[in-house]
Amino acid sequence: MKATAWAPVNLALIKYWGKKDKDLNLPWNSSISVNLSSLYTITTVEFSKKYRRDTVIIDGEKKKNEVDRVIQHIERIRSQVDTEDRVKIVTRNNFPKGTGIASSASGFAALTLAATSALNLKLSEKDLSTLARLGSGSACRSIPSGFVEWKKGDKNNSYAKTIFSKDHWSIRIATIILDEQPKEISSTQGHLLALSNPFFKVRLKNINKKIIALKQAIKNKDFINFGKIIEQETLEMHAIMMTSNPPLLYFSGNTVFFIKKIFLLRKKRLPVFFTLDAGPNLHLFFLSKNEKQIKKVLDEDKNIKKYYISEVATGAHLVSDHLF
Ligand code: 2P0
Repeated sequence: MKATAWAPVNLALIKYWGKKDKDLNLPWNSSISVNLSSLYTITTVEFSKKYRRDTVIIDGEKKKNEVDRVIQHIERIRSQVDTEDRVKIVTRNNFPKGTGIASSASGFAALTLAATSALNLKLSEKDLSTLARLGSGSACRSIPSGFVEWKKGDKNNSYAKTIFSKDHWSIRIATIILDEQPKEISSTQGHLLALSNPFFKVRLKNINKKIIALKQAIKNKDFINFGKIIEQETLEMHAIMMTSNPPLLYFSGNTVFFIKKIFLLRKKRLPVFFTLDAGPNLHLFFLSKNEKQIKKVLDEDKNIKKYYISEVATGAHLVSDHLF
């Protein structure tokens, strides 16, 4: 049977950085994210006797590293049913890879839903999230809808669920592409450097308080506190990255330049805040009523190659248009 799934990129507000168990993708801390409506992956999966071997095509290419990771995940799923059928997988991202926009999150969420549906496994959202996590940690957060929390949990209990619906708050997110080079050190490798950093222990000590404060800000739709918390959080994660051994410096010159511009915009009373993941590109948060002003700023900036404006999106779901 054939199935196709859509899954959003999710953007961490409280970051997943550092793994307690690298095989199971168990995090040291819980994390919070929002799903982005304008950045997503679509994946079609078909298991059939007509295929003589497993085939994986990602954005029109068969890249060995990525294909191996996908097939490893398929084996995890295929082992749950009694089948010898080979698989064909075609997957498409609507955004450039290697920009720190987490294609592994939307990718493994879409793959998990499409593959389990193609095999007629009827999994709960919790089980889908748990399974997606084994493919890529952050993928567990692209399964549920809206504002999502991944509770760190333990071996048998680490998955994500919705904490506020997608319609709870009409904030907007602009993902701006400043640089498109693939990163030299993947986040999977970067995670492993965190624990040896003495600042990481300080982070873990304080993070639960920050999680509680962020949830409160989202609940109360307190945009200024929300913005302050997410900026402090992203700078804290990057401080840990930069002081790891070897150091991870994901910022580019353009990143710093644009962060200063955001500070200036706020001085001019335009409420906008940023977060970054493991890459040089920024995600800006603003309220829907300020969208026009933000677009003007982005349209006039010569360093921006491209930008995407998202609303808070639903989670992974099946769609009827197959890719093959
Ligand atoms: C996050 N990142 O919370 C953080 C912020 C990057 C910076 O999760 O090895 O691709 O597949 O479990 O999920 C990137 O890590 O790593 C990530 P794996 P993943 O979104």
